[in-house]
Amino acid sequence: MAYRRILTIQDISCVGQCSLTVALPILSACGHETAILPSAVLSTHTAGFSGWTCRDLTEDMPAINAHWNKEGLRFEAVYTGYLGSTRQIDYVKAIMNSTLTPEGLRIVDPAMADHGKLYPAFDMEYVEAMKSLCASADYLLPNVTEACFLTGIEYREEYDETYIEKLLTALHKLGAKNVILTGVGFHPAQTGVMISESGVRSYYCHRRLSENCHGTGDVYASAFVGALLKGLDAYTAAKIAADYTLLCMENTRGDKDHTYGVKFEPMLGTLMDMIRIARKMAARD
Ligand code: PXL
Repeated sequence: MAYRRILTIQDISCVGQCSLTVALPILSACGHETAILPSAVLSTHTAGFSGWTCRDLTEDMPAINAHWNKEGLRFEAVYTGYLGSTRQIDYVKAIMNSTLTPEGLRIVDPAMADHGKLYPAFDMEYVEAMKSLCASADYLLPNVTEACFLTGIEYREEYDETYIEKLLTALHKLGAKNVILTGVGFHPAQTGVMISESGVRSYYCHRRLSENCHGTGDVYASAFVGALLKGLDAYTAAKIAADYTLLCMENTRGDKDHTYGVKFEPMLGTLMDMIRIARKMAARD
């Protein structure tokens, strides 16, 4: 019944509805066993808060990996998000190499930038290191800003299909097998996801809400991973994740006290329903 053991490596932002506080509940609700490796512990996320604390957990990673190897622990997927340091990326690659099952998936969300800018904690050295992790990805989930940093292509707010095609080609050239490029919109009222599976493109387009919400990239990536590992194809998983993220944003808009993240929890039942229905339909094909 598609019960997978997934390892997700990203930070714990104690408050802020992002990273592990989003990935763990979403993957668990999807019905997967979820192991976690915190890359860092922050008091809050770094977008929209100031004065946050951060404890980088890079130093703990080799010993954790050694213990898992001693115990013979294996994962059917490793899904990475916001990482704690440049040096940590080498450890993450080693963990993937030693803990993934032979068919195990490397799923990389290069969570490091948005709206044309790197997040405050990162620099170009981090981008270079992240490129090497993305090169090994079975599924890479960048937004347009991250795709630009990874490929060296100039960031644009407005673009056409040729520009998106250029980004996808460059991401495959980097080494990523399948790319799920998020936040791709060709008209002001719309946004969507471009899915490139071993070079074959498909596009899912939906309404764009005017608000910019924090943490939606993490909600999206977690829902995508949850749905994909339920055995759905990448397009269906990408579509479900987009519909779910939009629902979470709609559920949050207008709440002035809730600007740091989205209220994704009340929508988990709908995510489960969407996955269940899609699985039933796929079984009929
Ligand atoms: O949602 C991405 C994210 C994750 N973790 C931390 C962040 C951010 C975005 O700013 O600051 C700590």
